[in-house]
Amino acid sequence: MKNWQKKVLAVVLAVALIVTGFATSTFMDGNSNKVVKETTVSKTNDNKSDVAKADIVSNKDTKTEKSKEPNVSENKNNVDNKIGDPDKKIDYQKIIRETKDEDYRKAVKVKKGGFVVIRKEDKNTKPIEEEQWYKDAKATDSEVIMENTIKDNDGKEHKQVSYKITTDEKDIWSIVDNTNSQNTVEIAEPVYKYFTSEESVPSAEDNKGMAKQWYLKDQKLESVWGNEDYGNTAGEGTVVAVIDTGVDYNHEDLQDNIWTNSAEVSGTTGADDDNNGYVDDVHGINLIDPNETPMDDHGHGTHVAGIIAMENNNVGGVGIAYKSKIMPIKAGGSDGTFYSSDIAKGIEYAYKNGADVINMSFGSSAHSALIENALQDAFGSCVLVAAAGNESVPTADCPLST
Ligand SMILES: [Ca+2]
Ligand SMILES: [Ca+2]
Ligand SMILES: [Ca+2]
Repeated sequence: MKNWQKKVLAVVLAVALIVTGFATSTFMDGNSNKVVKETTVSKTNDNKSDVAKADIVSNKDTKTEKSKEPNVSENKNNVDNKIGDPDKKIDYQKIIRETKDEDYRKAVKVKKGGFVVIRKEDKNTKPIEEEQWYKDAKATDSEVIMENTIKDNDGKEHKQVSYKITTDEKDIWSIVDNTNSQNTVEIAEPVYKYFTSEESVPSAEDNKGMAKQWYLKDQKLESVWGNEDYGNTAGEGTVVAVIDTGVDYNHEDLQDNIWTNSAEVSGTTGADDDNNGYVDDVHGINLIDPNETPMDDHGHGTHVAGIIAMENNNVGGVGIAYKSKIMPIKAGGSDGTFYSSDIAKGIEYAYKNGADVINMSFGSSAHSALIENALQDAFGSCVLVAAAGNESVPTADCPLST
């Protein structure tokens, strides 16, 4: 898939995901720059007759609509951001300053009993368990979340390792502050919680077919699908990682559009056949319970996957990119809560296992260096799509608002 095609897909995904209001009921009006209140229900009913079936839509002559097609350069801000610039260095001191703010600490939700540490390492670096701050924090266990390579100001490359540290201490912020004052640490931060907006997930009753998918019409999806200038692919050959509460990969309108790990599907049960660190990850991974598949136990992830890749098969609705493959990454629990450490692992899995696009339909007011690191690495090979406009503010929500 070419870069511009990815960008078109990303813009389309981002806009459609926002407009469907699955995350909340507000979105940005791109022309007037004002936040407008969207009433999903009335919109759904108003456009009932616009579109009958997916197969009719895909055969439609769309030439007359060409002038109204989405314009990548006009929508550039939807896909461009600071993350991914190879020369950009993440300013950990700035993040530490920002997160010391009392209002920030009141606004974000953190996981009890753990925190994250990112540090530069080489052969002379002391093992983490021997560090004094590790002992001061009454840490009982550490787990590597990810490893990446960073460049110093003089261009010298260093290994950077991110750990999740388990502790019995209750006051995570004081541990974080203490750890941040140590010179062997680049940054310490809590394990943050991220959330879906559960109340706005449409019910199955409201979604009995494409006739109700008014956003497809609104976003000129039909002209994208039928138009060779846009690749005419509907996402063909594209893998979209959905980091969410899991995906019902057996769903009748999704089952043929689920990514399959070829090494694992033809491999040995109980063995990590492709040596990617995950045993039997045939259809993605479950970071909440590594012994389980990424089956959805909440509903949000399946809903998001459906917006992206419901099949063109006369069952149910049709996805924006109905020929793409969904890579399910379960990083959110059955209560719709996500931890930053799981999100970062999910991002890493996605880009290392061939995702072209990473969809992140969750948010928080937290600013996680761990997630920013993961996104920085992912940006080299993936288009990143995140929730935006959900809090009536004209910016991308986390994780892309860093
Ligand atoms: Ca594997
Ligand atoms: Ca296996
Ligand atoms: Ca369908």
